[in-house]
Amino acid sequence: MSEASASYDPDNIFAKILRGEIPSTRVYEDDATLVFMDIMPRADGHCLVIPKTPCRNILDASPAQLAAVMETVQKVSHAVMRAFGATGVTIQQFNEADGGQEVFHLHFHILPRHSDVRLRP
Ligand code: DGP
Repeated sequence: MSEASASYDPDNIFAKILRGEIPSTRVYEDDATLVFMDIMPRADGHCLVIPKTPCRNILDASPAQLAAVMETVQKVSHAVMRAFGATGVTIQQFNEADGGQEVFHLHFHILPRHSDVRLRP
């Protein structure tokens, strides 16, 4: 873990989703990553990609975690764009409270986009 990030809380909401302690709509899974729908979608098809191993955010991520998560981001972006007829995709990622992070388990937002359709707040 880098000095820039605080410690990992194993009771964060995404850790509970990983352990199946709270429900989620899972859309993709492999050995290293899980993808599920965002509970407050800002676009149709808005989903989240997380590593299965503990990681607070990008400041805390290992090269292997980053590689696995980014491979899944690319794979699922293609699938979600096809599924929702999107013509673009926005990838968002936040780090620490001052960087806009609310859930402290590394995650990437996949937001399918269409021309002239704004992201919902
Ligand atoms: P942020 O850390 O700023 O990227 O925001 C966290 C995102 O996680 C936000 O888009 C809403 C989503 N989220 C928060 N709690 C839950 C939950 O319990 N289930 C699901 N599926 N998504 C959640």
